[in-house]
Amino acid sequence: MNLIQLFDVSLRLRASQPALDWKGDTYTFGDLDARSNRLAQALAARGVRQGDRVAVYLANRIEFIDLYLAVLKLGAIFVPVNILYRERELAHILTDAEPKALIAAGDVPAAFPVWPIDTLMAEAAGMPDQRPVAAVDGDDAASLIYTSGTTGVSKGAILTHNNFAANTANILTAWQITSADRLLLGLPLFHVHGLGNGLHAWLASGLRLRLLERFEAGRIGAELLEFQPTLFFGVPTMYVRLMELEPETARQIGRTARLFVCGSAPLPAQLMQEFGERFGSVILERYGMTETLMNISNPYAGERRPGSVGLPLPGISVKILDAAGQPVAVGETGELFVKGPNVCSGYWRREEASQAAFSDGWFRTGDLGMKTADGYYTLQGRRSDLIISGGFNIYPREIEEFLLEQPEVAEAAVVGVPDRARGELPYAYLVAREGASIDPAQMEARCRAALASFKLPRAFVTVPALPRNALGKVQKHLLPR
Ligand code: MCA
Ligand code: AMP
Repeated sequence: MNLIQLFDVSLRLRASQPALDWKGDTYTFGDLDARSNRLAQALAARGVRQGDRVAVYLANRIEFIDLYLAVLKLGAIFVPVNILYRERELAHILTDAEPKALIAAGDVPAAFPVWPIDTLMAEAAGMPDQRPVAAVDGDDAASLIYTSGTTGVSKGAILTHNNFAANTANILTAWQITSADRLLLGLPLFHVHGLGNGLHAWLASGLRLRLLERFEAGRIGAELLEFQPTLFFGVPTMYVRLMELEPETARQIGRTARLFVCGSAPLPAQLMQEFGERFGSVILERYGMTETLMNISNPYAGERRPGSVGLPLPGISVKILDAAGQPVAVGETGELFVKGPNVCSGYWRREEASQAAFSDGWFRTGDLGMKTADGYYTLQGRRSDLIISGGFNIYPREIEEFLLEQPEVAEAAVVGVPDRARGELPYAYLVAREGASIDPAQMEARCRAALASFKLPRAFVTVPALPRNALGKVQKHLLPR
């Protein structure tokens, strides 16, 4: 099956109904179907064929949605790229995915030919409103989404039509999403949270979506009051920002909202409690990964337990193993393994990494957790030293490698320091080369030019040596946080 068939309950059966509010205009599902048909024709005229990768480097905008639908209609593979990525991050993805095209709105920080979105839209306007026919199998890739997994090298998780379809069915039923809902979406569409949950829940249910270019703390209150969503998806940092709204505003928003879902990073139990008191709504926390989409969720009807990510979603099996690969007892900590129709088939053109990601058909999440006697799961950290800041993943090794390229740096270690709003912030500890000295302002400027903004270390601390164990391995836990 092609995901488009799943979306046809909206695109075709609700063609005349309002689908999307974007920048003050309202579009029907029929409008979106026609726009993406024309855009698919324009992409085909430029040579995009089934199985080709199409990389998209855009902030949230209606054309992002048009492109996603057009690429799926052609049976091509959608490769969204984080708009905050700079040259080295973008160049890596383009080299790896070998896309037929890179579509962007303006200048792009990479030496790669760009198809400007405005030009493409102008070409699309002259094309017939005719849906292309692509014979897609459910196991064919719908999207490659780049993630660093547990290793630090960014790899494209191959998400199939079936993976997304399974995830979509799960979240619609688990969170009781219907066409009566209204979703306000400020999550970036280039990650699984916004794309796999936000767009798919919308298109498969026929609800009404208001898409924001991005979540802005100063504007979100007005957006919520005006649109009156029943549904909101966010990362913990967004809920921290929502707590800054006036109590009366919060009460008003809470009166029309039916469900606030949170994920991508740990939701502090205290924030959940305070939000509940202020908005009159208990946040529903769930757990997912790029490679697996959603795995575990607190129940819609039933106890939404603070500090816990809840119960496995339908069709998903979860087991917890110790370091020796043996199942742990209830209440004991181990690594979570998952299995189900939501789990990706592997990484794009990385046979070895794909094999290493699975053990007996079970996907190793790299997340540590435990299960209670009544079946609720709690996450307790990660096997690797992944930092999650504002819901964006940061692999310390990637920043350390860049720092080590700097001529005055002999050694580098990046750690996550707790932060109330963002969860964690990256800090860099550096050892200078003999005879050299490190200027933090210069380091900051170079990192800012080379790395996505959320990866920028908030401090560059020069130390005489990094703490190491007898084997010479850096002991990050001994660095001040
Ligand atoms: C952040 N920045 C952005 C955006 N988000 N810039 C452009 N577009 C964006 N969408 C930059 C800002 O320029 C700024 O950089 C810095 O990030 C912090 O932004 P600020 O305005 O201070 O915002 P904030 O109040 O701290 O909130 C940040 C945020 C953002 C809105 C919560 O971090 C965000 O959108 N997070 C969502 C990430 C996400 O979707 N994760 C899902 C991954 P500067 O400091 O240079 O000025 S998928 C996943 O994890 C799995 C599957 C799952 O389970 O969901
Ligand atoms: P990503 O690679 O961007 O898909 O991020 C996936 C990772 O985000 C998971 O492996 C978890 O470590 C983390 N994550 C997602 N949801 C939660 C949650 N509710 N609580 C804690 N961590 C989470």
